[in-house]
Amino acid sequence: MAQDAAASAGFNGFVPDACLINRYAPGARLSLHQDKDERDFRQPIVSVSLGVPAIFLFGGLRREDKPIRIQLAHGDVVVWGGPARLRYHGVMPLKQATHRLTGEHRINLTFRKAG
Ligand SMILES: O=C(O)CCC(=O)C(=O)O
Ligand SMILES: [Mn+2]
Repeated sequence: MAQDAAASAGFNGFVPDACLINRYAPGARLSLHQDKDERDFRQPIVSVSLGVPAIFLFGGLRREDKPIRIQLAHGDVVVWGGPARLRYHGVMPLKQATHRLTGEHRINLTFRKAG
């Protein structure tokens, strides 16, 4: 699925070898950061959101660039790569809500080519 999503966004040949799983409880947030632990920044990041919706912040290449806000709901997939690969991003504090599959939580999977 991650490979198909990457290909749909123009990144053919993406073969992830890692999946980072974040679980957000109500109030949990993720501050603006760049994903820099991977070796090859030519490979995109594929993010899958599950459960309670959240507001994703997608900034620029500098921390001080004002981020846009994108609402991510259950099943949404975001791919960023190419010139956007090192854009700062984060997640606003999770609102109190309930999802039938995850309860009060949001789960995010990011598929990556780490090695
Ligand atoms: O939870 C999200 O939507 C983003 C997660 C993220 O940026 C990360 O794990 O590096
Ligand atoms: Mn990240």
